[in-house]
Amino acid sequence: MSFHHLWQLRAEFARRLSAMYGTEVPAYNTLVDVSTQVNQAYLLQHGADAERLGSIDRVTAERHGAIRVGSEREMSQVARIFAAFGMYPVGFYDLRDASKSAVPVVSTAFRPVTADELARNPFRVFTSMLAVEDPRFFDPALQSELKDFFDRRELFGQELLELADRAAAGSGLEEEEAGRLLELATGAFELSAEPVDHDWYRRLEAISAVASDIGGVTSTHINHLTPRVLDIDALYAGMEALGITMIDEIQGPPRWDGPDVLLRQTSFRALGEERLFRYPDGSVRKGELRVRFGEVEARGIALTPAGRDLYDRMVADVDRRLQDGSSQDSQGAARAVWEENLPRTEKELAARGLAYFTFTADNAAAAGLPQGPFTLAELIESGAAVPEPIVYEDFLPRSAAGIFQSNLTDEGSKNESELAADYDMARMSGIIGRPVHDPYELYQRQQDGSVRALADALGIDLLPSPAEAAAAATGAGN
Ligand code: OOG
Ligand code: NI
Repeated sequence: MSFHHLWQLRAEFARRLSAMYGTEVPAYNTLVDVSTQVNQAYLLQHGADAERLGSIDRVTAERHGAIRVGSEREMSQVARIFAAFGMYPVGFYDLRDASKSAVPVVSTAFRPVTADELARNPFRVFTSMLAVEDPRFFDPALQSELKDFFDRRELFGQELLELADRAAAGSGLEEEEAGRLLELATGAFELSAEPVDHDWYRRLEAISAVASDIGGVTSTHINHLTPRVLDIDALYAGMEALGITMIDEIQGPPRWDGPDVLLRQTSFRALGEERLFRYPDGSVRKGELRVRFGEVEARGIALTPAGRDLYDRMVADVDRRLQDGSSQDSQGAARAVWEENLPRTEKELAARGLAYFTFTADNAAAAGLPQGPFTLAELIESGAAVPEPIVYEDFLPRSAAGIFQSNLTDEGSKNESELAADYDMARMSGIIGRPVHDPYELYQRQQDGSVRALADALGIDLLPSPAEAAAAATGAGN
């Protein structure tokens, strides 16, 4: 008998979901094949540099999934399942006002939270919960119907939940239980053959296709599973060359010749899938649903709050240029804005505190330093601290909303005369029963650990950065 650690369970869970999703949505296999080819070509061309944002083994196995649940109870249950795979909630995404279409969900991402665990297998799942209480989407009568519906359905059985709790408590499971956990957990996200209640589904769909996908059926399923590529422009061209139509654009930052930051994503539109529908007269007939699609992503360096502020301002600037007619080409406009604002080197990103890095020491450069203490920025500029990028492990609300929206044929409806219901990170933590991590804190912790180790290795005293000094001063003033 062999013991399976959480990371081994996680890697196997990702593999099994991938195999299952490939049988359900065969175009996904094409996407994975093209991604693998693109990654191999990139590796050949760039050598060791290709692996600066993750080893090729990590990147080849890397996936994110997207699932959607209906109620707080379902959200808390799915969190127990992910904990069995060493995946914990990180970040809060409110997509309700992030696009023109009605997307009535709030979300978090379950993922490993330490550098070691991420390196072993970074599987993450973007998990959305229907915002049933938001009266802009659902009137009181429908709210209570939805709540009843979610109370009655069972997405995750007792055996699965108990095994998951046991894995989490014991940091893994023995062979036999591990196999059973994996079988049940994978099965819970399989597309069900159960006929769909036609009228109920269409009633929810009139409000939002996301609402019907979540609340119109009696089970949940993988909405998409996303491989990671090292060159998303090459992937996009490769897919189009195979005759698979991609959405118009790659979402997120443009291609440019400076450092890649955050996340670039693109997708092909949902394909028609045959499903059975049950009609009010009791008859069951074939029909089609279009909800599942293929997405692919390229990951860049994680930005600090200051870097993210700059990013958001750049995005707003690109929007302005497109709106006021000074540019018609969004990629071109974005590239111009990037070139005007974003540092062209990792070293400058690091020295200006715009992105997260770990650091290695250059002893020769350090030997030439005058008497300290130094700020981190000084160590970087002198060459004594050599930055290695920390990859962005999270999501972007605007791209997420764009991905949802690109697959909706209808805008749905939203009653703007009602006030939004309150959903936030604290409430999500309460629902899940453990604190939702702040992604910035995770990146900062990793960077700080590395900076401390570097200062120790060089025997140098570090001064606080201007941001730390300011934070300390405000803290003291309070
Ligand atoms: C999730 C959409 C968000 C991403 O990659 O930004 C997402 C969904 O469609 O359920 O997966
Ligand atoms: Ni996605």
